[in-house]
Amino acid sequence: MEQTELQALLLDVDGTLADTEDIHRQAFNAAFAEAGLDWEWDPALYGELLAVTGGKERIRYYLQRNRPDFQLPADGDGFIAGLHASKTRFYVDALASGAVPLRPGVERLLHDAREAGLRLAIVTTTTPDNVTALLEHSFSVPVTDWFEVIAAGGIVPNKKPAPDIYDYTLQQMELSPAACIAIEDSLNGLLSARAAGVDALITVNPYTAQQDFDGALAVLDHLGEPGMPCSLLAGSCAPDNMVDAAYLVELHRQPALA
Ligand code: XBP
Ligand code: MG
Repeated sequence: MEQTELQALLLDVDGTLADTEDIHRQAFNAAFAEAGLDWEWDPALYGELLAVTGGKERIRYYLQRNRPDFQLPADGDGFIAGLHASKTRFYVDALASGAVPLRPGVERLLHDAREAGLRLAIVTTTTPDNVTALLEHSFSVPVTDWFEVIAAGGIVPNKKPAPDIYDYTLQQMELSPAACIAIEDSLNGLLSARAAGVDALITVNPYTAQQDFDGALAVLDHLGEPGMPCSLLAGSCAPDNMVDAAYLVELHRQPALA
């Protein structure tokens, strides 16, 4: 069968561009405290709650799982939305104060991908304001215009692991899934990409390192920088110290891991 040429790179945000999940966790806790709630999500609990993507969905999941006796007010959706809006404010403020560096190799790879003519998009479940804050405060140059599509949050009915956000992005870019590679950090992200027919490279982080990434093209610890080589954790296609556009083209020709 003829191989479709790689044309686009679809990037997850949380855990992939930057290790943001712990900032999210602290922002949830700050919002709970501000609302006078005694809920406290420690890293171990947060790791379990990450099974559900989306902050509002995660709060609801926590209530069902850990606080079955908590009486939601009559307007339960409004209550959760209010808590989540407060969480978003704390999160955006933390990013604006320069709290979050990019993961190794992210900015380097984006420069290289652009030079190689690859099209770029963001594909995330996180709230759009969070993406804006990361793009504005964590990169050394303005990058917002580099992304043809920034697909984020509740613009689709179902968040990852559903394929909706990838389907939406492909439709906007008028691209076939076979012409793309996703970069993700989590099983939910991998499942979402695969369900839309997009193969994925995984870079793990502390919250996702133990997950099972069958069906990925390769699993790495990070994208690599000069002086900080990346390591292949699963798969047969090893980058030469760093992930660059040439490696992605080569990886795109490989079959996914069984
Ligand atoms: C990220 C998420 C998000 C963030 C919180 O998943 O699950 O819910 O943790 O963001 P992915 P919001 O990296 O797979 O897109 O609170 O703004 O939803
Ligand atoms: Mg992620």
